[in-house]
Amino acid sequence: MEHLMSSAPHMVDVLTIGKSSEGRPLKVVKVSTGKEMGKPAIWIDGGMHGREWIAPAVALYILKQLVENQLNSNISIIQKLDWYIMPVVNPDGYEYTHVTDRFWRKSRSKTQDAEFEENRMFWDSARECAGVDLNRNWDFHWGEVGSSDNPCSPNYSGLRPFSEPETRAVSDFILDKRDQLKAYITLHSYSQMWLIPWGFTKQKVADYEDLLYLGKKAIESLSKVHGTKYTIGTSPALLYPTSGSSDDWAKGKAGIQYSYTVELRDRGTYGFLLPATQIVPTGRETFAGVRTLAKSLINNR
Ligand code: 0X9
Ligand code: ZN
Repeated sequence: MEHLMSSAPHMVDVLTIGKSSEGRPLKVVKVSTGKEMGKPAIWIDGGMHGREWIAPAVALYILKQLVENQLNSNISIIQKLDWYIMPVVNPDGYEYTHVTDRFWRKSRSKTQDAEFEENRMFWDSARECAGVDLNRNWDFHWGEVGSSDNPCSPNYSGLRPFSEPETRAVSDFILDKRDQLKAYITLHSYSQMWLIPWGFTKQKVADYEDLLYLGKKAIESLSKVHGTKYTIGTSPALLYPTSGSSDDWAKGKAGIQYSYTVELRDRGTYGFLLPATQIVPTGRETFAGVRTLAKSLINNR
């Protein structure tokens, strides 16, 4: 990120939007060309869950393509759109998967409430009880289906919506840019799915057909690159229902029309332990999908 900023200072800016629980900087890269202010924009994040290593890698791959690969096919999406890319929403969890537990999902905050303090001896001995599932901590139908109020659960929602510095920083930043943002894309793994809100209910969002149409075009382009098959639909239909997730919040609270959760490769052969040989192919095909979505947004206006 810093390298791209120094090599292309006219179009790349690295913004620090806050600090994680353990004090790591939360960084967003802005890619923008020309002098026009307030162009329509796309947000992409990854690494909300520590163990999903392919997501930060793909976010970085997309960033690098936008900055360095200005071929014909990429020119309009760079000139007509601003891009905000945050490769690692959960740097503490990501670090923890490198040094202690490869399958860690949550953040690493230390929950503190009265009941927790009473049981501190127990919690301290159970290291699973640290952290919050950052994809259950958003302030939209928080704490309903598919989330847990048990700090030791991998799906712990936190004490209240936006209790975590990571979700607070990202949501504040997005709200500030909400008028510009036309799409919110959050990269996760794994399953090869392009997920449409809502996650918290089986009811369809009012403009479901619009989201489905653009999402289908995206996965068609994606599959043309290496033949990788994605399914598209809502989380309750294809996976399971959840609440307090970022895609629902982006749509329901921030009012960003095209909100998607992308579950990257694979379908379970390697799961979170996706071999390094698949990093670039996954980046390439995902970029193709995102580029098609971006072009649809430009033509839609
Ligand atoms: O459970 C999640 O947070 C996501 N799956 S993952 O395996 N990466 O953890 C799916 C979230 C999909 N969106 C909603 N259900 N709202
Ligand atoms: Zn995830």
